[in-house]
Amino acid sequence: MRRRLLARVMCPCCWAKFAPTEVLFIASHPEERGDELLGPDEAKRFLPTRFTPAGEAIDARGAPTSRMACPRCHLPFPHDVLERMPLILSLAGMPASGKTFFLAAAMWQLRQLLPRDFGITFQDADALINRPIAANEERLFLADDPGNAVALEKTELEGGDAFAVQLTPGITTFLPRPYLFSLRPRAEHANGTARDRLTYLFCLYDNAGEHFLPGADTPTAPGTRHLSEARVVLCLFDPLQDVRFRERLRQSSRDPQLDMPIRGMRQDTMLVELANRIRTATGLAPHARIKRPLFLLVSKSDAWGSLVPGLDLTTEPYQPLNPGRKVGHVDRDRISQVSVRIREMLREIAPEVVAAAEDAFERIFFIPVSSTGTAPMLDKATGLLKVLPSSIHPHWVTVPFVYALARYSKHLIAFTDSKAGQSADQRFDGAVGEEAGALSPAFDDDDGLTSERAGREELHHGS
Ligand SMILES: Nc1nc2c(ncn2[C@@H]2O[C@H](COP(=O)(O)OP(=O)(O)OP(=O)(O)O)[C@@H](O)[C@H]2O)c(=O)[nH]1
Ligand SMILES: [Mg+2]
Ligand SMILES: [Zn+2]
Repeated sequence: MRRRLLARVMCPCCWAKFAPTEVLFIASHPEERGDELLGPDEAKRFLPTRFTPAGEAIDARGAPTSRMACPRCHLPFPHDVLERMPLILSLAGMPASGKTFFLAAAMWQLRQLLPRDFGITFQDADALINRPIAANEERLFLADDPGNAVALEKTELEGGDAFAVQLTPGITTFLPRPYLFSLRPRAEHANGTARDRLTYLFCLYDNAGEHFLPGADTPTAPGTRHLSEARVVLCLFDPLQDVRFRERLRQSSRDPQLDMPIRGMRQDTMLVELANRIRTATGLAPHARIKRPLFLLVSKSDAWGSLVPGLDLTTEPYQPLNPGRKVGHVDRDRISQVSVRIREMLREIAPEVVAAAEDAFERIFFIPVSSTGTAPMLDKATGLLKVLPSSIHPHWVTVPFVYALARYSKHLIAFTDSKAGQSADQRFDGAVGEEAGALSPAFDDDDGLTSERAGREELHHGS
């Protein structure tokens, strides 16, 4: 079967948009080395003129290759990018708020949850590029000796988590590494026959918290520019780095983080900065509210959950697909109820955080998450905070992704509709083609991205 390419594709590293015919290939012959943007050790990039019958490009020394690279930044991306616009979910949060742990825990759990309970395949779009996240997952969840405490490294502004490119000769630009995952329905899913049409690409980045400080986004370190392309913004709020939470928790929690110096800045200031970057990049007025949804993820709930009496995160708000139910469901009501309670707690203890979020975003979900389910311990020998793999039990880390996916594509995951008193399964029994019009690759109109984009484009036309 011929595969359909997009008319314009987007590079997940530098967010340039170009036609598929402009895509470069990465030479595979060992002597084809040296790239003017990436350095002498990198394989040569080239615009192919010769192809094998199987569609692979042929490099200058005759070696076939299928690895592709962006014509602007020369960084590699998987073939899927030619067929699907990546669905960018931007993750923000100050240093040590838990971003790296959250991504590792969430991706690890999604790999199991989505096939098992939702009939959806969830895979690395490029195992090589995704390697750092997979390595973190392995360290936490597949440890050789689960009784041996482990740490994850702090994310650096430069180094392994970022790609160094000379977009301008002599000036190094650091671009964040994109983590791409592909999703598609499996045979047992009600829409398993529409696999190609219902394939999505999730794109995430693990920035260093320092990237979100005011002034940190510069032309040579445009590390958070993905915010302007994001469909969904996820921002971690870390109560353990707030003095008012620290006072309240001192009695109930022994988490060593309560006594560590607070890194970064006030978290409401970070939200204001985040919103300003999105507004500038999308051409919104300075005080306009952003229509795309914000998931304010209140991290490390293992430490502060006791502040919300009766908060139960031991079960997740899902109803799995089974022989009688052909699509997995998300319990929207339960998530809303939890969100209301978390918002109340924040409003009481850190009201300026709720105010900053609500001034900037039209729609906010307050979601408690714990990536470890347990406090780390301080390793005196190294000064590092470490966790025991055997005691890690994440809570609700997949909720923002599953919820976002259900809103993005009702053909993949459904919401339980308690008001109607029944599930929406019936809609899924028909072939997906019957509702072809509803398959637009965007959130519902009321999520606003479509109109926000339209406004931006007009602005460009007018100037
Ligand atoms: N109690 C508790 N601690 C956590 C949890 N998740 C992460 N931590 C701790 O928080 C610290 C920072 O976590 P990271 O994931 O490295 O934070 P980060 O946001 O990636 O930080 P930068 O890379 O500096 O931006 C680590 O020492 C973890 O042990 C959690 O769910 N509960
Ligand atoms: Mg990190
Ligand atoms: Zn690029």
